[in-house]
Amino acid sequence: MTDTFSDYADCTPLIDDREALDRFYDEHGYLYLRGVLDRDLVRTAAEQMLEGLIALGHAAPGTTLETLTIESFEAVDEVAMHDYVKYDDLWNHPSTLKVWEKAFGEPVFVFKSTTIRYYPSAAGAAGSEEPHFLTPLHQDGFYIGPNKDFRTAWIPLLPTTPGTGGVALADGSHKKGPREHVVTENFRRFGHPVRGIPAEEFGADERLLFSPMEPGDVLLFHAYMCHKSIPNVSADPAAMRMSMDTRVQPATSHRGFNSLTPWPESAKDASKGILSKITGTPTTIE
Ligand SMILES: O=C(O)CCC(=O)C(=O)O
Ligand SMILES: [Fe+2]
Repeated sequence: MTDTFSDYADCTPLIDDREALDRFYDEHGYLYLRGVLDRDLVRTAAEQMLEGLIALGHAAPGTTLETLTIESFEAVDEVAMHDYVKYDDLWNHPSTLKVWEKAFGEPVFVFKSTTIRYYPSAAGAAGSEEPHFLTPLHQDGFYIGPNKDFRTAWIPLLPTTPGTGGVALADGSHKKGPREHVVTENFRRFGHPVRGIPAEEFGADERLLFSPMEPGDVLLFHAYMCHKSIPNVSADPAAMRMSMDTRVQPATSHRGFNSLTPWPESAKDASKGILSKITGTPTTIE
């Protein structure tokens, strides 16, 4: 598997064609929908993220989204940031719910857990390694369950480019089902090594996909879709990568720990849900 990317296929023209949407999703494991979310709502979330970064002292008062940059993602109190970004208002806005319901073809439930990402450019930083808080190739279904009928919803809050990075998807890689995840020392979260899928496990047909995205665009992908972070190495200008991701599932499905527990709550307890997988702490809760 090489790090040359093909574009995500634009599924927006399929949005009102139930069968075509499902056919594409079953075959490729994702839907890329452009300009379907209310841009003002997305902008509001971006501004809330900026407000949090200013309030917590990581950007000067008066900084705008156009001029924003921060020293370090990890220096920011991630739990405190969750008080600023009112993502549930965006995820559950009637106009957003309509998009989820078109994608699923049925009523949905949006997870209470959201990951918020505000990654400055690592261009010019010491060392050539990728920042270790990024994610290696993985399936969200490895970390999240017990039911695997959720889809990850990934949205940019600011435009993404090949320089700012984002998320790369391995086309059709959901079709092989759950894969083994092994410890990769290059990636750590909460001080613990994060498991990932070795690149050798991928077939030539499982091409890595990545395209620039605009606020209002959304990627929805399968619990077994293999995906990874693309680092922010933007320069001239060095831009922030700001994005958020949550999970959406059919309203009638079982609601597991991560679906019901807001991120700041689950971050407190390394023995539950996604944290237990990351830290390696045994748990009976998923
Ligand atoms: O945004 C990223 O860097 C990784 C995204 C990811 O792993 C996810 O949304 O599940
Ligand atoms: Fe993920």
